[in-house]
Amino acid sequence: MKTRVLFAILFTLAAAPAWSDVIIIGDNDGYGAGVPDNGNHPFNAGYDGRSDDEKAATNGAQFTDTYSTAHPGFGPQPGEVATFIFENLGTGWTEGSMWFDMADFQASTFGPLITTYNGIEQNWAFNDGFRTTVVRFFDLQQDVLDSINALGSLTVQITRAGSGDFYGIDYALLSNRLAEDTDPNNDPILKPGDPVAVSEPGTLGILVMGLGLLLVGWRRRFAL
Ligand SMILES: [Ca+2]
Ligand SMILES: [Ca+2]
Ligand SMILES: [Ca+2]
Repeated sequence: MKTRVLFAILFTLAAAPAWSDVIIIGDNDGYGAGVPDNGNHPFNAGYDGRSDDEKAATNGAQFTDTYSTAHPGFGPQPGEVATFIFENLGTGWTEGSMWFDMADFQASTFGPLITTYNGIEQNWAFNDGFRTTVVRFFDLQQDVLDSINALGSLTVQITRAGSGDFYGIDYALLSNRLAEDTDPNNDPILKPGDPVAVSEPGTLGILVMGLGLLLVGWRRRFAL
């Protein structure tokens, strides 16, 4: 094999888009009712479509598949705050995205929910309308990435205090790639708490190139 052909292959490998790893809290089961993405849910007050595992969860899965997700006295959740916790994230985050399958957001009618990522406020004033479900994704901004690298975790807090809106969440998903490079239905799914491999494409490329240079040196030395 000619050296330049070898290098061409190595450069191609180094430039290849990396896969995304995703962590999903809750499950992509259509609110426990099989509601298709971007459709309408049939929920009534007090609806609870959670599995036993979801009911017992402490990472935020307990806030999924209910109507409303957090509404004291009118749903299975006693409080007004839903919290999703992604842990063991490491410190090498240079990009990432969050995805939510959300239902029934009516900010202008009932007041917006206040949502933060590691305490950093996000704009969640959505007006999707009664019964409407929407899968939304957000590329993580630099301040959020910095906070993940500082903490090794991402805590999403959705506060209903000050809002009268009923809403639902089917799942919350964190990807270590931009939204355009993430496929929530096909990418490898890690269990919540599993460490995320945040080997950036650059690091992977350097590794591949290093191996290539070693190989070239070895071939020259032994004149293969
Ligand atoms: Ca479920
Ligand atoms: Ca609503
Ligand atoms: Ca679900």
